[in-house]
Amino acid sequence: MPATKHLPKTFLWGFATAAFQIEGSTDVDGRGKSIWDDFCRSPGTTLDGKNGDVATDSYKRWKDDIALLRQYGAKAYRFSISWPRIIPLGGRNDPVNPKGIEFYSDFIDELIANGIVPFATLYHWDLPQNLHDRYGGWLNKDEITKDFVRYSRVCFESFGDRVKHWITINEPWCVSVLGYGRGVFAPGRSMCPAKSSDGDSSTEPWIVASHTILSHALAVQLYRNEFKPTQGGVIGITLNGDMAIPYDDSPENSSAAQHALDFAIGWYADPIYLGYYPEYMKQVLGDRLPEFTSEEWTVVKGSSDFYGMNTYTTNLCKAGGHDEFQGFVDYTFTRPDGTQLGTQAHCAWLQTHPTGFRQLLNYLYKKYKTPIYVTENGFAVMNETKMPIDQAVNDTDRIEYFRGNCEALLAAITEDGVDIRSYFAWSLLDNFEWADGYTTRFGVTYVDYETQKRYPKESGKFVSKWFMERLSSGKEILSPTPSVAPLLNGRQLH
Ligand code: GBH
Repeated sequence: MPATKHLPKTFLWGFATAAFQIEGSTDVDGRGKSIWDDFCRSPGTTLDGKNGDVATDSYKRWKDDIALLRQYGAKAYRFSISWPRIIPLGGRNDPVNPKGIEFYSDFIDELIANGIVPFATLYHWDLPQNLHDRYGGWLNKDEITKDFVRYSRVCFESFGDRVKHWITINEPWCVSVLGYGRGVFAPGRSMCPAKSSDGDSSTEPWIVASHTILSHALAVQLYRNEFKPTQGGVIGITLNGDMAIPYDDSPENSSAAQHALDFAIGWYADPIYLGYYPEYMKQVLGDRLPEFTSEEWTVVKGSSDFYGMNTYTTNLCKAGGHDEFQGFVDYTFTRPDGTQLGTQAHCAWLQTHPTGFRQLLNYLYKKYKTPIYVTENGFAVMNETKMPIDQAVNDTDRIEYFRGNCEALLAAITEDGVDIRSYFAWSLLDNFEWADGYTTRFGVTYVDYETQKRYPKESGKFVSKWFMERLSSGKEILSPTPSVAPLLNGRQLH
């Protein structure tokens, strides 16, 4: 029997969450409102009509969450900081809330005391409501860039002595397209009459995207200039993006797959890692794609120490679609012969396909030539929420999803030479799944929302065992040809 291949000793694995999806306690300790607070309260925005007022009650139960992480043996935890807890009104001249700082500070201390590396995201979609009301939030370049940088500064100052892994913005594609294009996420702007009476889906998403890129880049510039020299951490952006493969071998569908990648990933990654927009986007959008000034380009290009990768699935791509946000490409999971690509999840957009996961890791590494941190990857079992708890925790489909993707991850490292430094399963807990409310469960831990009791699912135990087995012994195989010098000058973080 061949010896089990091992992960590099410094590899970080664990689970991820986001503030608004788990914290609840939206009106305590001076927290200001976020754009999600009222958005999810208005009729028709969430599938079950529920909101984030309680969620998994993690603002109160945070010690239990950390105990759970410890029980799983996680080496790292990816969480997000709530901007309106830190600066309730959001702006650069608005007061900082000491209670907000204290909460995350204690949280980080407790993680470290438990041997868990904190991986902090500054923005996971919970913009202070006041900034939206005051000046249009992400639509206002001059204001939002400055306010985001100031918020980032407060976080670096308060937590950077202990947090050495920073993510600026989570999935700016979702912020733009879902928040300002389709209008299904806060702030719910769209030209779709069912969703919103104001907004302009043909321009706003592209504008918002350029402002998120710039805000990210300016926060990174600040970190590198003023904090990195003494604090020594790494900072980058996390992008969502799924592998795209041609539906068949026709030339138009081959280009369709590349077009899908350009619109989903290249939109952000090409500017940030390569310093230009994808040609195809320029062609399609013309002057609706906002240009950066040459000064801005120097800040944007190279503004991420790593590629933060959130990925869930793989799409078969057909040319001739009608959705501009997908680059006029249609997605399907049904192959030409009628078979399915993988196992269907509870969400229509998600099927298993480990081969695609490995292909995407290779595609990104080859194209952007930067170390990859997998910051989210996960699966929602079909109809899990209708099951009794003892059945829900036996989540075979989720185990198979993680087994397939973890093996693919290992192969990408040990066989393909991709420099991958972390894997975070989404999510530590079932939680508030945005527009799905609580109907879709992504957790490796079941949450009974009546009692807030947590029940580890088999998949949580599986992920934990899988990583422990591949990290425990000294026989690790380092990634063969790391083409990028190790970050942090080889300094171990714990
Ligand atoms: C992540 O986004 C989020 O970071 C996380 O907060 C969330 O809980 C998790 O996924 C699970 O959903 O059918 O056109 O609406 C994942 C990226 C991009 C996946 C948008 C779903 C919807 C496609 N998402 N996509 S559509």
